[in-house]
Amino acid sequence: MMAPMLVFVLTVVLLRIEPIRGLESGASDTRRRAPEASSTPAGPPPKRYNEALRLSNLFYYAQRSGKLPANNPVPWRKDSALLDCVVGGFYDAGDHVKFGFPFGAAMTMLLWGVVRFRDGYVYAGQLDDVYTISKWGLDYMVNSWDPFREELVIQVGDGDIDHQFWGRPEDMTMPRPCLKIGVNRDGSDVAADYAAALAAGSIVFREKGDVQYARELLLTAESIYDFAVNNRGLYSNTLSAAQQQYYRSTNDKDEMCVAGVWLFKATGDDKYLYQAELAAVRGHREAHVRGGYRSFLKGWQPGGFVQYTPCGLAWSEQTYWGSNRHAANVAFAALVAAEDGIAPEVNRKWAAEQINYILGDNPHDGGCFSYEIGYGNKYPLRPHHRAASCPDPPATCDQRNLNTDNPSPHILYGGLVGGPILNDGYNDTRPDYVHNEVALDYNSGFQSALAGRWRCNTLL
Ligand SMILES: [Ca+2]
Repeated sequence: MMAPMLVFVLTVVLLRIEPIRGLESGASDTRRRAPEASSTPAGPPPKRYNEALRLSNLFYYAQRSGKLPANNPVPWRKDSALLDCVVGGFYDAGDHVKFGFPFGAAMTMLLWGVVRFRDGYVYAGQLDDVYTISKWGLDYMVNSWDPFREELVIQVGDGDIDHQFWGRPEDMTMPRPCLKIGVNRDGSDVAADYAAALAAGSIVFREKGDVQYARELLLTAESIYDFAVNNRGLYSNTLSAAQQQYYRSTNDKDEMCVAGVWLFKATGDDKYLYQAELAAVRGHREAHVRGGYRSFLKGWQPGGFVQYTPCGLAWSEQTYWGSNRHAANVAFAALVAAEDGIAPEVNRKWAAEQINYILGDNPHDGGCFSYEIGYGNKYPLRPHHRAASCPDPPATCDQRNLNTDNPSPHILYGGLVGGPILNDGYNDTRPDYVHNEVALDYNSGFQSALAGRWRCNTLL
């Protein structure tokens, strides 16, 4: 039920064009340690970014599909969808479709955060958990690819069928069709998304020391990317008109470029950089990319091409659906830019303000309201999320649990809800999937920004 993933289109200008050099961020685990909370003497209370990061990992645990391990930290989630054509992965949002397109983009954003801000995860004590979450998604991608038949499962479930159901994922009985792309079924956009995530994952697990797994991820990434290069076309073209309303794809150049760049970073092989440049709208070299990066971020700052809510959330007409998500994704991009020397103080300050708005520097419910569920004392109690809205079995769960005003029986810790409208207005009501749903891609940039956020403390 989410709007198309808009921000990722811009990622063509967001990746630093150079191969990874050893522990790019991991080597700096001990530098610039600072107290977790901001030490501002007056104004809003300081934020607990490490706690926010811990909660965000919990959100991904709650979204897991398939056979859950015994150490599952979300007690109200059990095994589900064990008959899917590919078991595992994550449910997309408040619903239960495994949409590959936003999933691939979200995984890439999450893994990008681990590559650039591994030290932030170490600092928060969350590195093992983000490894677990990442591996859950990457294993699913590997299992979705048949290199011999050149077929990639890119979606399990049908949006229209799925959305007629309100209940627990553990109780699903509706058909869950298996959507594959292949030589005669287009989908280089999703394939490139997966290749990018797998290549980024190979860097993360190589740094971890899991060399064999990293190699498997990289081989899969290269295989899927080769398929995408040789079979260009949009996955939306293979869908029925009804299915096209969910995460419609309009261009694969950005995904092809991002995948090429991540494969270049993972391998150091110039052919991937060349292919990334071929896929880009214009021939990009680093100077051009940095210029685009700089102007994109400037456009999100005051005086740029977006509007602001009275209390300071960057807000765009094009990104009204899930406004928090877009601001958080760009906040992460701003923190990466700062690391690369692009207006570091301006970008860090702006990113910190956006994250602080989400965690409480906003006027809702008297102020200090967190749009991340479970953080602080005031947060959404009625997110648009089926599983959290259902009481423990054997109690029934149906449309009445969607429409009741009662708080959800389970707290969906870490979920970032859609967010406010332009006047800072927001209602914590479950049927409002535009402003009060959660999703894999909502948390990805947010979590990556939280991992990098502590670097701001010495500046603010
Ligand atoms: Ca695209």
